[in-house]
Amino acid sequence: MPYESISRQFFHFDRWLGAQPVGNGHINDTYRIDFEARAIPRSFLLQRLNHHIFRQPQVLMENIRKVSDHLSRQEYPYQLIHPVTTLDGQLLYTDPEGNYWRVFPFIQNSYAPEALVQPEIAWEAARAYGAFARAMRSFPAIELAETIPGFHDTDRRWEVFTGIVEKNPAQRVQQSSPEIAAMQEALPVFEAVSRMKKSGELPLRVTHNDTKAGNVLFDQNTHKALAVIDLDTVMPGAVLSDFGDMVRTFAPDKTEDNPTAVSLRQDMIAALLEGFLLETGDWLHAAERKHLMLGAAWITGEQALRFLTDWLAGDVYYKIQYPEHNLIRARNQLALFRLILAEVV
Ligand code: GN1
Ligand code: MG
Repeated sequence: MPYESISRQFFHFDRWLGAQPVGNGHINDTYRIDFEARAIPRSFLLQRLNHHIFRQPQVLMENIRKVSDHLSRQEYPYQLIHPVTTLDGQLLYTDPEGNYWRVFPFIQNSYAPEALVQPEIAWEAARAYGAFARAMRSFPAIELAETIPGFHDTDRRWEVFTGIVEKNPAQRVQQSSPEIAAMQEALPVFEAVSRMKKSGELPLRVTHNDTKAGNVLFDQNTHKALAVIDLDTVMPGAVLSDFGDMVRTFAPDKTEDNPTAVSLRQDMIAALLEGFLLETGDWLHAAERKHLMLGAAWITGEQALRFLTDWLAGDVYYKIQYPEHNLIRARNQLALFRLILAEVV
Protein backbone atom coordinates (compact mmCIF):
# COMPACT_ATOMS: atom_id res chain seq x y z
CA MET A 1 0.00 0.00 0.00
CA PRO A 2 2.19 2.92 -1.14
CA TYR A 3 -0.23 5.66 0.02
CA GLU A 4 -0.29 4.25 3.51
CA SER A 5 3.48 4.05 3.85
CA ILE A 6 3.86 7.55 2.37
CA SER A 7 1.26 8.87 4.81
CA ARG A 8 3.23 7.30 7.65
CA GLN A 9 6.07 9.69 6.80
CA PHE A 10 3.75 12.49 7.91
CA PHE A 11 1.65 10.97 10.73
CA HIS A 12 1.55 8.33 13.43
CA PHE A 13 -1.73 6.42 13.15
CA ASP A 14 -3.28 3.12 14.21
CA ARG A 15 -5.66 2.23 11.43
CA TRP A 16 -5.43 3.06 7.74
CA LEU A 17 -8.83 3.66 6.12
CA GLY A 18 -7.81 4.39 2.52
CA ALA A 19 -6.92 6.92 -0.19
CA GLN A 20 -9.32 8.28 -2.85
CA PRO A 21 -8.34 10.43 -5.85
CA VAL A 22 -9.87 13.94 -5.75
CA GLY A 23 -10.00 16.95 -8.11
CA ASN A 24 -9.54 17.17 -11.84
CA GLY A 25 -6.09 18.74 -12.25
CA HIS A 26 -3.96 17.86 -15.27
CA ILE A 27 -0.61 18.02 -13.54
CA ASN A 28 -0.38 16.77 -9.94
CA ASP A 29 -2.10 13.73 -8.37
CA THR A 30 -4.23 14.44 -5.31
CA TYR A 31 -5.79 11.96 -2.87
CA ARG A 32 -7.92 12.28 0.18
CA ILE A 33 -6.43 10.05 2.85
CA ASP A 34 -8.33 8.75 5.86
CA PHE A 35 -6.99 7.07 8.96
CA GLU A 36 -7.67 6.66 12.65
CA ALA A 37 -5.27 7.92 15.27
CA ARG A 38 -6.17 7.03 18.88
CA ALA A 39 -9.66 6.09 17.69
CA ILE A 40 -10.20 9.54 16.13
CA PRO A 41 -10.88 9.57 12.37
CA ARG A 42 -8.68 12.05 10.50
CA SER A 43 -8.62 13.21 6.86
CA PHE A 44 -5.92 15.02 4.87
CA LEU A 45 -4.99 15.69 1.27
CA LEU A 46 -1.94 13.86 -0.01
CA GLN A 47 -0.46 15.14 -3.24
CA ARG A 48 2.26 13.96 -5.56
CA LEU A 49 3.91 17.02 -7.08
CA ASN A 50 4.70 16.52 -10.75
CA HIS A 51 8.45 17.16 -10.71
CA HIS A 52 8.76 16.78 -14.48
CA ILE A 53 6.76 20.01 -14.73
CA PHE A 54 7.72 21.67 -11.45
CA ARG A 55 11.41 20.95 -11.70
CA GLN A 56 12.49 22.53 -8.44
CA PRO A 57 10.03 21.29 -5.82
CA GLN A 58 11.99 22.76 -2.90
CA VAL A 59 12.07 26.21 -4.54
CA LEU A 60 8.34 25.92 -5.19
CA MET A 61 7.65 25.15 -1.53
CA GLU A 62 9.81 28.11 -0.55
CA ASN A 63 7.68 30.35 -2.83
CA ILE A 64 4.54 29.09 -1.12
CA ARG A 65 6.06 29.83 2.27
CA LYS A 66 6.95 33.40 1.24
CA VAL A 67 3.46 34.01 -0.13
CA SER A 68 1.69 32.53 2.91
CA ASP A 69 3.90 34.48 5.31
CA HIS A 70 3.14 37.70 3.49
CA LEU A 71 -0.61 37.02 3.33
CA SER A 72 -0.68 36.24 7.03
CA ARG A 73 0.59 39.75 7.71
CA GLN A 74 -2.01 41.49 5.53
CA GLU A 75 -5.68 42.20 5.97
CA TYR A 76 -6.60 39.15 3.97
CA PRO A 77 -10.01 37.79 4.87
CA TYR A 78 -9.50 34.22 3.63
CA GLN A 79 -8.00 31.14 5.25
CA LEU A 80 -4.38 30.19 4.67
CA ILE A 81 -3.86 26.49 4.18
CA HIS A 82 -0.39 25.58 5.39
CA PRO A 83 1.26 22.34 4.30
CA VAL A 84 1.70 19.66 6.96
CA THR A 85 5.32 18.68 7.54
CA THR A 86 6.75 15.17 7.70
CA LEU A 87 7.52 13.67 11.11
CA ASP A 88 11.05 15.03 10.72
CA GLY A 89 9.89 18.52 9.83
CA GLN A 90 10.20 18.57 6.02
CA LEU A 91 7.63 20.11 3.67
CA LEU A 92 8.19 17.35 1.10
CA TYR A 93 8.80 13.63 1.34
CA THR A 94 10.83 12.07 -1.47
CA ASP A 95 10.01 8.41 -1.98
CA PRO A 96 12.56 5.82 -3.14
CA GLU A 97 11.47 6.33 -6.78
CA GLY A 98 12.16 10.06 -6.56
CA ASN A 99 8.54 11.23 -6.36
CA TYR A 100 7.79 14.29 -4.22
CA TRP A 101 4.84 14.09 -1.81
CA ARG A 102 3.23 16.71 0.40
CA VAL A 103 0.19 16.92 2.65
CA PHE A 104 -2.41 19.63 3.20
CA PRO A 105 -5.17 19.81 5.80
CA PHE A 106 -8.54 18.63 4.52
CA ILE A 107 -10.98 21.47 5.19
CA GLN A 108 -14.24 19.93 6.44
CA ASN A 109 -17.55 21.18 5.01
CA SER A 110 -15.81 22.75 2.04
CA TYR A 111 -15.78 22.06 -1.66
CA ALA A 112 -13.81 23.11 -4.72
CA PRO A 113 -16.34 23.74 -7.54
CA GLU A 114 -16.12 21.66 -10.68
CA ALA A 115 -15.67 23.54 -13.95
CA LEU A 116 -19.08 25.13 -14.60
CA VAL A 117 -20.59 27.24 -11.83
CA GLN A 118 -23.27 29.87 -11.17
CA PRO A 119 -22.49 33.62 -11.51
CA GLU A 120 -22.73 34.04 -7.71
CA ILE A 121 -19.88 31.57 -7.30
CA ALA A 122 -17.91 33.31 -10.07
CA TRP A 123 -18.38 36.63 -8.27
CA GLU A 124 -17.15 35.15 -4.97
CA ALA A 125 -14.14 33.52 -6.64
CA ALA A 126 -13.23 36.68 -8.58
CA ARG A 127 -13.41 38.64 -5.35
CA ALA A 128 -11.16 36.12 -3.60
CA TYR A 129 -8.59 36.21 -6.43
CA GLY A 130 -8.84 40.01 -6.37
CA ALA A 131 -8.22 40.05 -2.62
CA PHE A 132 -5.22 37.78 -3.15
CA ALA A 133 -3.80 40.21 -5.73
CA ARG A 134 -4.51 43.15 -3.44
CA ALA A 135 -2.82 41.56 -0.44
CA MET A 136 0.20 40.56 -2.57
CA ARG A 137 0.69 43.94 -4.22
CA SER A 138 3.01 45.06 -1.40
CA PHE A 139 5.27 42.03 -1.96
CA PRO A 140 8.18 42.50 -4.41
CA ALA A 141 7.29 40.11 -7.23
CA ILE A 142 10.92 39.55 -8.21
CA GLU A 143 11.55 37.81 -4.88
CA LEU A 144 9.48 34.88 -6.12
CA ALA A 145 11.04 32.18 -8.27
CA GLU A 146 9.44 31.21 -11.56
CA THR A 147 8.27 27.71 -10.65
CA ILE A 148 7.76 27.06 -14.38
CA PRO A 149 10.19 29.30 -16.27
CA GLY A 150 8.50 31.37 -18.96
CA PHE A 151 5.02 30.18 -17.94
CA HIS A 152 3.25 33.09 -19.62
CA ASP A 153 6.09 34.07 -21.92
CA THR A 154 3.90 33.70 -24.98
CA ASP A 155 6.69 34.79 -27.35
CA ARG A 156 8.68 31.81 -26.18
CA ARG A 157 5.67 29.50 -26.38
CA TRP A 158 5.15 30.67 -29.96
CA GLU A 159 8.75 29.77 -30.80
CA VAL A 160 8.29 26.32 -29.27
CA PHE A 161 5.09 25.89 -31.30
CA THR A 162 6.69 26.85 -34.62
CA GLY A 163 9.66 24.58 -33.81
CA ILE A 164 7.34 21.63 -33.21
CA VAL A 165 5.40 22.37 -36.41
CA GLU A 166 8.71 22.28 -38.27
CA LYS A 167 9.96 19.06 -36.64
CA ASN A 168 6.58 17.33 -36.72
CA PRO A 169 7.62 14.71 -34.13
CA ALA A 170 4.22 12.97 -33.90
CA GLN A 171 3.39 13.21 -37.63
CA ARG A 172 0.24 15.19 -36.84
CA VAL A 173 1.00 18.46 -38.64
CA GLN A 174 -0.71 17.62 -41.92
CA GLN A 175 -4.04 16.64 -40.37
CA SER A 176 -3.91 19.70 -38.09
CA SER A 177 -3.38 22.38 -40.73
CA PRO A 178 -6.75 24.13 -40.07
CA GLU A 179 -5.90 24.54 -36.37
CA ILE A 180 -2.31 25.61 -37.10
CA ALA A 181 -3.62 28.24 -39.52
CA ALA A 182 -6.27 29.44 -37.04
CA MET A 183 -3.58 29.89 -34.40
CA GLN A 184 -2.19 32.81 -36.43
CA GLU A 185 -5.28 34.83 -35.51
CA ALA A 186 -4.00 35.06 -31.94
CA LEU A 187 -0.62 36.47 -32.91
CA PRO A 188 -1.65 40.18 -32.87
CA VAL A 189 -3.05 39.72 -29.36
CA PHE A 190 0.13 38.00 -28.18
CA GLU A 191 2.22 40.77 -29.70
CA ALA A 192 0.14 43.54 -28.13
CA VAL A 193 0.43 42.01 -24.65
CA SER A 194 4.13 41.30 -25.07
CA ARG A 195 4.73 44.95 -26.04
CA MET A 196 2.85 46.22 -22.99
CA LYS A 197 4.78 43.89 -20.70
CA LYS A 198 8.13 44.99 -22.12
CA SER A 199 7.28 48.70 -21.99
CA GLY A 200 6.22 48.46 -18.34
CA GLU A 201 2.69 49.58 -19.19
CA LEU A 202 1.71 46.33 -17.50
CA PRO A 203 3.73 46.31 -14.27
CA LEU A 204 5.17 43.15 -12.78
CA ARG A 205 2.77 41.81 -10.14
CA VAL A 206 2.48 38.70 -8.02
CA THR A 207 0.06 36.51 -9.95
CA HIS A 208 -1.65 33.22 -9.09
CA ASN A 209 -1.64 31.76 -12.60
CA ASP A 210 -4.35 29.14 -12.16
CA THR A 211 -7.47 31.14 -11.34
CA LYS A 212 -10.09 28.52 -12.11
CA ALA A 213 -13.20 27.82 -10.01
CA GLY A 214 -11.65 24.67 -8.56
CA ASN A 215 -8.83 26.63 -6.94
CA VAL A 216 -11.15 28.43 -4.55
CA LEU A 217 -12.55 26.49 -1.61
CA PHE A 218 -16.15 27.27 -0.75
CA ASP A 219 -18.21 26.73 2.38
CA GLN A 220 -20.73 23.94 1.75
CA ASN A 221 -23.46 25.71 3.70
CA THR A 222 -23.03 29.41 2.92
CA HIS A 223 -21.37 29.05 -0.53
CA LYS A 224 -18.96 31.83 0.44
CA ALA A 225 -15.31 31.60 -0.61
CA LEU A 226 -13.09 30.25 2.18
CA ALA A 227 -9.62 30.09 0.66
CA VAL A 228 -7.59 30.53 -2.50
CA ILE A 229 -5.64 27.30 -3.00
CA ASP A 230 -2.98 25.89 -5.35
CA LEU A 231 -0.13 28.34 -4.88
CA ASP A 232 2.26 26.26 -7.04
CA THR A 233 2.25 28.71 -9.91
CA VAL A 234 2.30 31.94 -7.89
CA MET A 235 5.01 33.87 -9.74
CA PRO A 236 5.89 37.30 -11.06
CA GLY A 237 3.53 38.17 -13.93
CA ALA A 238 0.91 40.54 -15.33
CA VAL A 239 -2.47 40.93 -13.65
CA LEU A 240 -4.17 40.42 -17.02
CA SER A 241 -3.38 36.73 -16.97
CA ASP A 242 -5.20 36.08 -13.69
CA PHE A 243 -8.32 37.91 -14.80
CA GLY A 244 -7.95 36.34 -18.25
CA ASP A 245 -7.80 32.81 -16.91
CA MET A 246 -10.98 33.49 -14.93
CA VAL A 247 -12.85 34.50 -18.07
CA ARG A 248 -11.38 31.51 -19.92
CA THR A 249 -12.54 29.04 -17.31
CA PHE A 250 -15.75 30.57 -15.90
CA ALA A 251 -17.40 32.33 -18.82
CA PRO A 252 -17.84 29.56 -21.44
CA ASP A 253 -21.00 27.44 -21.27
CA LYS A 254 -18.95 24.28 -21.92
CA THR A 255 -15.83 22.87 -20.29
CA GLU A 256 -12.50 23.13 -22.14
CA ASP A 257 -12.64 19.62 -23.55
CA ASN A 258 -16.20 19.72 -24.84
CA PRO A 259 -16.16 19.10 -28.62
CA THR A 260 -19.47 20.89 -29.30
CA ALA A 261 -19.89 24.61 -30.04
CA VAL A 262 -19.10 26.84 -27.11
CA SER A 263 -20.69 30.20 -26.27
CA LEU A 264 -19.83 32.98 -23.85
CA ARG A 265 -21.97 33.85 -20.84
CA GLN A 266 -22.24 37.63 -20.49
CA ASP A 267 -23.65 37.30 -16.97
CA MET A 268 -20.43 35.52 -15.98
CA ILE A 269 -18.18 38.18 -17.46
CA ALA A 270 -20.14 40.87 -15.60
CA ALA A 271 -19.90 38.91 -12.32
CA LEU A 272 -16.14 38.37 -12.74
CA LEU A 273 -15.48 42.03 -13.51
CA GLU A 274 -17.58 43.19 -10.58
CA GLY A 275 -16.06 40.77 -8.05
CA PHE A 276 -12.48 41.32 -9.19
CA LEU A 277 -12.68 45.12 -9.46
CA LEU A 278 -14.25 45.38 -6.03
CA GLU A 279 -10.85 44.38 -4.64
CA THR A 280 -8.56 45.79 -7.31
CA GLY A 281 -10.37 48.68 -9.01
CA ASP A 282 -8.87 51.38 -6.83
CA TRP A 283 -5.19 50.44 -7.20
CA LEU A 284 -4.72 48.76 -10.60
CA HIS A 285 -3.16 51.04 -13.19
CA ALA A 286 -5.51 52.43 -15.83
CA ALA A 287 -3.88 50.30 -18.54
CA GLU A 288 -4.43 47.16 -16.49
CA ARG A 289 -8.11 47.94 -15.91
CA LYS A 290 -8.59 48.87 -19.54
CA HIS A 291 -7.08 45.68 -20.90
CA LEU A 292 -8.67 43.04 -18.65
CA MET A 293 -10.67 41.55 -21.52
CA LEU A 294 -7.61 41.65 -23.78
CA GLY A 295 -6.02 39.56 -21.03
CA ALA A 296 -8.84 37.05 -21.46
CA ALA A 297 -8.18 36.84 -25.21
CA TRP A 298 -4.44 36.51 -24.54
CA ILE A 299 -4.74 33.68 -22.02
CA THR A 300 -7.35 31.80 -24.04
CA GLY A 301 -5.24 32.10 -27.20
CA GLU A 302 -2.20 30.98 -25.23
CA GLN A 303 -4.11 28.00 -23.85
CA ALA A 304 -5.12 27.03 -27.40
CA LEU A 305 -1.45 27.33 -28.36
CA ARG A 306 -0.41 25.14 -25.41
CA PHE A 307 -2.94 22.40 -26.18
CA LEU A 308 -2.15 22.48 -29.89
CA THR A 309 1.59 22.36 -29.21
CA ASP A 310 1.10 19.37 -26.91
CA TRP A 311 -1.04 17.59 -29.50
CA LEU A 312 1.61 18.17 -32.19
CA ALA A 313 4.40 17.12 -29.80
CA GLY A 314 2.69 13.79 -29.16
CA ASP A 315 0.96 14.51 -25.79
CA VAL A 316 3.95 15.04 -23.57
CA TYR A 317 2.55 17.58 -21.06
CA TYR A 318 -1.17 17.33 -20.25
CA LYS A 319 -2.84 14.19 -18.99
CA ILE A 320 -5.15 12.86 -21.73
CA GLN A 321 -8.08 10.46 -21.56
CA TYR A 322 -8.25 9.56 -25.26
CA PRO A 323 -5.92 10.01 -28.25
CA GLU A 324 -7.37 13.25 -29.71
CA HIS A 325 -8.02 14.90 -26.35
CA ASN A 326 -5.48 17.69 -26.80
CA LEU A 327 -6.71 18.45 -30.32
CA ILE A 328 -10.31 18.70 -29.09
CA ARG A 329 -9.15 21.01 -26.29
CA ALA A 330 -7.22 23.17 -28.76
CA ARG A 331 -10.28 23.51 -31.04
CA ASN A 332 -12.49 24.41 -28.09
CA GLN A 333 -10.03 27.10 -26.94
CA LEU A 334 -9.62 28.49 -30.46
CA ALA A 335 -13.41 28.89 -30.75
CA LEU A 336 -13.51 30.51 -27.32
CA PHE A 337 -10.63 32.81 -28.25
CA ARG A 338 -12.62 34.14 -31.22
CA LEU A 339 -15.67 34.80 -29.06
CA ILE A 340 -13.62 36.63 -26.44
CA LEU A 341 -11.71 38.65 -29.01
CA ALA A 342 -15.04 39.92 -30.32
CA GLU A 343 -15.69 41.34 -26.82
CA VAL A 344 -12.44 43.30 -26.70
CA VAL A 345 -13.13 46.95 -27.33
C1 GN1 B 1 -3.13 22.82 -15.94
O1 GN1 B 1 -3.56 20.95 -13.56
P1 GN1 B 1 -4.47 22.10 -13.75
O2 GN1 B 1 -5.74 21.68 -14.42
O3 GN1 B 1 -4.70 22.89 -12.50
C2 GN1 B 1 -2.09 23.88 -16.24
C3 GN1 B 1 -2.76 25.21 -16.43
C4 GN1 B 1 -3.74 25.10 -17.58
C5 GN1 B 1 -4.74 24.00 -17.28
C6 GN1 B 1 -5.65 23.75 -18.45
C7 GN1 B 1 1.08 23.92 -14.23
O4 GN1 B 1 -3.74 23.15 -14.73
O5 GN1 B 1 -1.78 26.19 -16.74
O6 GN1 B 1 -4.37 26.31 -17.77
O7 GN1 B 1 -4.07 22.76 -16.97
N1 GN1 B 1 -1.12 23.95 -15.17
C8 GN1 B 1 0.20 23.91 -15.42
O8 GN1 B 1 -6.70 22.95 -18.07
O9 GN1 B 1 0.65 23.84 -16.56
MG1 MG C 1 -3.33 23.86 -10.89
